[in-house]
Amino acid sequence: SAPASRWRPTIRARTEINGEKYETDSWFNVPPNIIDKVPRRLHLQKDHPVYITRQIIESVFPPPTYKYHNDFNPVVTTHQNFDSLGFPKDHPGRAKSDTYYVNSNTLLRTHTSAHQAETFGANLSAGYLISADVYRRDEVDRSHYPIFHQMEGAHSWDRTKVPNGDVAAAVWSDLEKLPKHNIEVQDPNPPFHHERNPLQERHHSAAEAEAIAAHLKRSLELMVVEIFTRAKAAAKKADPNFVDEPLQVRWVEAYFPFTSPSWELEVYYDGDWLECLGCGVVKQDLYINAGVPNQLGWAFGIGLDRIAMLLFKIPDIRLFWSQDERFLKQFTGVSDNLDSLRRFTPFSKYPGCYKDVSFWLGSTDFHENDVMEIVRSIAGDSVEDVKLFDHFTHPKTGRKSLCYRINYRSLERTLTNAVTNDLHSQVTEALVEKLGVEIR
Ligand code: FA5
Ligand code: MG
Repeated sequence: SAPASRWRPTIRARTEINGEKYETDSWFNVPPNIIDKVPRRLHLQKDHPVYITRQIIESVFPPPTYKYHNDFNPVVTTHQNFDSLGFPKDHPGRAKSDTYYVNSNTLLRTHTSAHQAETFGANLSAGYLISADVYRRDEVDRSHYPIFHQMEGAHSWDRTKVPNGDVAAAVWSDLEKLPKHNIEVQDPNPPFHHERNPLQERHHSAAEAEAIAAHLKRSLELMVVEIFTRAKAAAKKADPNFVDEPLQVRWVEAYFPFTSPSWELEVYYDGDWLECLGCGVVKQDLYINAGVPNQLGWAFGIGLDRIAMLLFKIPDIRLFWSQDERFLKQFTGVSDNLDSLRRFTPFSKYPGCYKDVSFWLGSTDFHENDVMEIVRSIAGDSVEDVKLFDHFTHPKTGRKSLCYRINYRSLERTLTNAVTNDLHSQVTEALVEKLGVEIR
């Protein structure tokens, strides 16, 4: 028999993301199909709808007031993504079931806010825009994908640099210089819950917070006007009968651990109120911890993919990842001439095929996102959606069973019966092996 070695090398597991090596541990939960897509960076791919959407928003926040950062590494620390922003230790967003971890203190950012602290600290400009790919373990359907793109924006004023130290006056004067718009704003000042969203009275006056909120709201309303004017122009080119309803927006109170007060902006478009972004007055702790305690201001975060879907009328979020020329060719030249923006013309929809899987839960913790991820890691972009279809608790044993319906459909080809059956049996086996469930 082989002699027992006295010297044992410590074997550390590693992974490589974007050409960088990282040590992994028991927290590692990033599947290969996600790691493979990290280098894609759709927000930097010229003529891609996500890139074009970024350009349209950037046009509303011009340099030199706003500096653009489009190149931050998606691998960040738990400190950057959560602690620096004041997320409590037990916040559900930190769970492994919701977030992709490289190791216990390194993860794929779940939002662009992960870069707020460092960008405030670098203090390169009054305002900034950060565009980036973000990662969340989430459900599977036509509007959710585990990788999407966000844009973060902020604008700060420095007490020691404004005339007479009067921030409120400086902000109102900057607001005067912004263009006006004539859209209908419902609830411009929704009442807010004073415990969830207190005014930061220890750090600034109510008048200062009011001025900052007014500047924030006008800036974001102007952004919405720019986006939706372009969306309507594209809609009219495609359909001369498109009913051009006047644009309506409304402000809704929201909660984020790093802003107070906080809001969401909703837009009424094509028959629905649509949540576009979250925003608020930056919590002073962020500025203090970033070493710029004399600054104060606002921040927002918007999802680029959903805006792109609406601008181009793209019916399925998976299409953004397509490398099919029938998709990409339709946007050629738009980056250089935004007025040439047209709606997407869908190519024929291939037949889908749904299959159900029913199982009894095992003894370990069950998270639906794990089902979603097993399906994604096996069937990739050949699955359109996964829905909980039925559930049942045995009256005597109390055992619980779930039934999921998986809708297999490729955007690029017809899936044969043999291919679908093979995918489905791999999914079934993986559910048993990875989640310890028992197939019914
Ligand atoms: C955030 O991510 C905050 N960081 C936003 C923020 C920034 C607030 C700065 C205050 C100050 P939220 O999780 O709600 O918030 O996401 C922000 C936007 O991203 C949403 O309004 C939506 O447009 C988009 N978004 C969120 N989840 C998804 C998803 N699964 N797929 C596509 N877009 C999404
Ligand atoms: Mg939200």
